[in-house]
Amino acid sequence: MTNWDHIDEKAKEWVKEAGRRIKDSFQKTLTIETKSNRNDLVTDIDQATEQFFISKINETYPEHRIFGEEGFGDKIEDLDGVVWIIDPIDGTMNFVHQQRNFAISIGIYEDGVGKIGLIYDVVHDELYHAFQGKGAYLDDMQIPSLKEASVQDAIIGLNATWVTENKRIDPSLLAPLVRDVRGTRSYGSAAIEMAYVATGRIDAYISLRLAPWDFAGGNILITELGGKATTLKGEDLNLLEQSSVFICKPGLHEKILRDYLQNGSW
Ligand code: 2AM
Ligand code: CA
Repeated sequence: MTNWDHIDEKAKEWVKEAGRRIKDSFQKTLTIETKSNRNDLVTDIDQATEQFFISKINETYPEHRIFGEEGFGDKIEDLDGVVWIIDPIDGTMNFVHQQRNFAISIGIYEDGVGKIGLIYDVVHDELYHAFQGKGAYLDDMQIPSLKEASVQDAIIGLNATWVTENKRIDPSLLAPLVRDVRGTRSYGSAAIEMAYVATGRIDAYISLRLAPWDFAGGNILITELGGKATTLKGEDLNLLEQSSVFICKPGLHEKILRDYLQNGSW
């Protein structure tokens, strides 16, 4: 039988060690490359961090599989068994430009069910973690369950990309929501924005396109707190595909879906 307490302990230990290595790298010159476009960045530290996790996991849990952004893990086409979904640095643009506002994000799933979610804000040394059925924590402090909120009082995490000319949606579709909420914010790391929804600093987070490693950890954290983690159509997130993402407090999720998102072709 899978010893989840042991996995939880090891995952936390490795995330902290990886964070220390990333902080040490601030002294060195980064090697920066681009991936799908000139703003899609990857550094040698993203790659080294993913490889660090892979060697630790392979050594300790050879039967587990790994789905990592940088592609050093396994070729994952299903979620059978234990699968670690890893983004070694979520918010690489922030990492490169600001040396802050980035996170290590990990979701550990068993047969597709989220068991352990970890989001480590490296520079603030804040670890958001959830264990299915045992609550969610910021370091040692338990995070209270998410409560309902009204649209008028809500702050929403949303990148300005989605309300200006872009190739995914008509930029006018989200404008009514932006107009009606109290405010919008953009932190540049999906994992950090999901951790901020978890802790009530923002009430919702919307993105038109994220990959599984961007939301695998946050999905577990938000679900454990009674929040909603879906696509913009309100469907469950698929951990094997890119999709739109709508992370939200309960109640507010239904209201926004009904009043603002129903007519979009996301
Ligand atoms: P990353 O830094 O790991 O690439 C930025 O608004 C957020 O979107 C970050 O979480 C970033 O993750 C993610 N992101 C950036 N480019 C992306 C892409 N091409 N596909 C999916 N997610 C992306
Ligand atoms: Ca990344």
